[in-house]
Amino acid sequence: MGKVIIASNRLPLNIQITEDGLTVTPSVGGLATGLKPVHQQTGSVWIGWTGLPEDEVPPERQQQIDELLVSEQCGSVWMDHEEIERVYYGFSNETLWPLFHYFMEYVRFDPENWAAYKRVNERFADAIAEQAEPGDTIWIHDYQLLLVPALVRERVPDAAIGFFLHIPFPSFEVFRTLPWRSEILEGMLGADLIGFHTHNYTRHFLSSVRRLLGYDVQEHRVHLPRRIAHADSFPLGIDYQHFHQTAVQHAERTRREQSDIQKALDRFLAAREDLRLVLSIDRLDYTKGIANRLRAFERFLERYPQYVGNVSLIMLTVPSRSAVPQYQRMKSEVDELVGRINGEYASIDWHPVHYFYRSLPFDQLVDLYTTCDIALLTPIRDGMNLVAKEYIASRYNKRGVLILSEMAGAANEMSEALLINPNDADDIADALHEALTMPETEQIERNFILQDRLERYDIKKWSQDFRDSLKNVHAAQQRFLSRKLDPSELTELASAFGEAESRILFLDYDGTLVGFRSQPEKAAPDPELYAMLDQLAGMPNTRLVLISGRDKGSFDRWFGNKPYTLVCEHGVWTRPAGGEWQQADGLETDWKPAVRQVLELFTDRTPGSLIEEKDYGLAWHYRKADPELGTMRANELKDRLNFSLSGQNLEVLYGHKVVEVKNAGINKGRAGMRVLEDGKEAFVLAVGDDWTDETLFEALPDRAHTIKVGMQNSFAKANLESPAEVRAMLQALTGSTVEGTAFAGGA
Ligand code: GDG
Repeated sequence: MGKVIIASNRLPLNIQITEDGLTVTPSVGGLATGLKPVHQQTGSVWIGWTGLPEDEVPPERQQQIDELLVSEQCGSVWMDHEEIERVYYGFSNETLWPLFHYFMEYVRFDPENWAAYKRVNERFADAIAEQAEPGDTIWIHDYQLLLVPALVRERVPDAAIGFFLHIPFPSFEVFRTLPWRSEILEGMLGADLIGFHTHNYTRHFLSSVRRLLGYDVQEHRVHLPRRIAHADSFPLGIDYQHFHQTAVQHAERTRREQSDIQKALDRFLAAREDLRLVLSIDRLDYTKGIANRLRAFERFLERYPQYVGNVSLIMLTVPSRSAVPQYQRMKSEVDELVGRINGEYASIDWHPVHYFYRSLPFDQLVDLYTTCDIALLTPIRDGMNLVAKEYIASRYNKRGVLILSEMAGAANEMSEALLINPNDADDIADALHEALTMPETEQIERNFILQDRLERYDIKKWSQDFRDSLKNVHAAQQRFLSRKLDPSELTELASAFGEAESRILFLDYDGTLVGFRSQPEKAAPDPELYAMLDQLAGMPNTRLVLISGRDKGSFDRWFGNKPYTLVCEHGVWTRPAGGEWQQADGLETDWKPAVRQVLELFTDRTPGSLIEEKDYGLAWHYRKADPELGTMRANELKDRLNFSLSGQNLEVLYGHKVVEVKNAGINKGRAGMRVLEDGKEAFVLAVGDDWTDETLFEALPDRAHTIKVGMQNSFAKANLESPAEVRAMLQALTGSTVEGTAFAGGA
């Protein structure tokens, strides 16, 4: 089993340069703790930035640091002062952070910052590739490294790559404003598995992929030209036992063993028996809704004057990104609000707000969690919010109430908390009142359920779950690649073709010989295709059959004078080489007006869709419609047709962005078998991309060579990835070499 390579902007440790040398302290963040067991596995390595500017550390010190990092199973990526400004403060925290949290008014689009971001992402990819060996798992984290998955894929094509985004993924309407939106999506899609905290973020990501890049998305899968990437939600958990057990131990401490903060809190509470404490903890960040919270607390004191003098808010605000201008402005706003509320309401023995602008050691954090009756967390937007989970985990006696913003990812899993809208001060004031009057039995009931859930899906489970899923996705990918026709199989196919006395080739057209076009009438054959088909059809004892769902008009125009057998409308029409069009038996058209009426209704309600009339069929195409609306309408149409066609001798086909109604019993399988007659040809080959081709793959005799174009499962014996590869394969059959064609490019 290979090692795990973790990559994140910061390393899980801090390095201080002192006069005596270097000191290393582990970082206390949730991610560092959670990934510790993975990181400690033999050989595993964590790649990231030390937090030190490259141009302020002399080269010999840098070397010392790098050596020290190796002994800590880490590798460094260095950034100089300007890169820190442009990449960390700039593109990451002045473009991506506000955009992904829906703070459009704070977003800066600076091409130089983007260029630096790309450069540093390349550096990360180089560092990862340098460590990567076959069988390794690469796990990349967060918005500072969005381009790294694809950059690593370029360097190590077969690697198992996972990516996890810790912040929200915004809706398409917001994400589309980013000038570098396509590069960012392609960057993320370099991973086999892309993880988000919630299903909504996953949905937003897939919707942007579909609309901006045009890739086909089915459930959680993105069909890329050469691979399938999966996107799914994995809600990050916490180290539940660590918080819970620390809280239990703290409750058993003697007074002498207590922390200073616990002693002060106890003294404070002893002096005022009726005093209730409300806690909030967050980084000083505009997404956390700190000003909203203060205004709502003020509203609470106005609306419920009985609590004046009895309820205090303890607000721990951890300094963060203080070099970014919006953070400086917000600090002044918060300082002012705290001053105003305290100025208005405080008395000699009571303060409404106790405001701490610093961070505290872990033990004291747990003291705050266990001592405060209520946690009030009001982010305007938050990827997850671990504080909410940590508060509940620390409530060892199951008492206490969590008030949580519905805009935090954590709200999805914590519906037993009191969920509030952070922009609604009245809602928050009422929730505080509800929390203060909630019976203990109800508190216990709610916390019992919450704790049970947090304990089960803790950070270790999360990390295991993500890596197991990545392993499965990657294995499926490898299985597919092993089905792919490789150069040696192509050589065998070409010699079987060459040695056979007679041959027949069934080739689908759209998506097989030519790529899909938004306007099907523009998908006419190019001179290169004609030349190749002519060459194949001109070989001795060789029948070339073009078998398609298209109407016979197009095929007549394009191939009417060619010596190919033509099959149209999935087998309604057949024209032998040099012969006349023949129609399949028992076909009817009297159903068309009623079905056309239904299709017209759907066309009117789905901009971009159109109806194609065939002799014995009607097709509704939605390739040019909005992809989400198109898929939704296709499902509605399916239900509607199933209902209105029941009892008639008709069939509904679902092809690639098309729904088609036609006479029952007509399919490529039957048509193909009619052409094959008694199966005289020694060499039989069928190639197609659509599921309508599956009937042909299934019907043909065992000796047939069958090839599916695309990454889906199939009755076909092998797969190719694209029309370009199909052409290269056909070229090889005509005797040309494989080299220099698209085929040689491989996976
Ligand atoms: C990002 C996303 C997502 C806070 N103050 C102190 C302290 N903390 C610890 C908490 C908690 C962590 O910091 C904060 O995590 P959050 O999840 O609340 O928020 P972000 O920092 O914004 O994190 C967020 C997260 O990534 C994970 O994916 O949930 O949505 O924005 O663990 O305990 N720790 C100590 N002293 C403090 O004063 N020791």
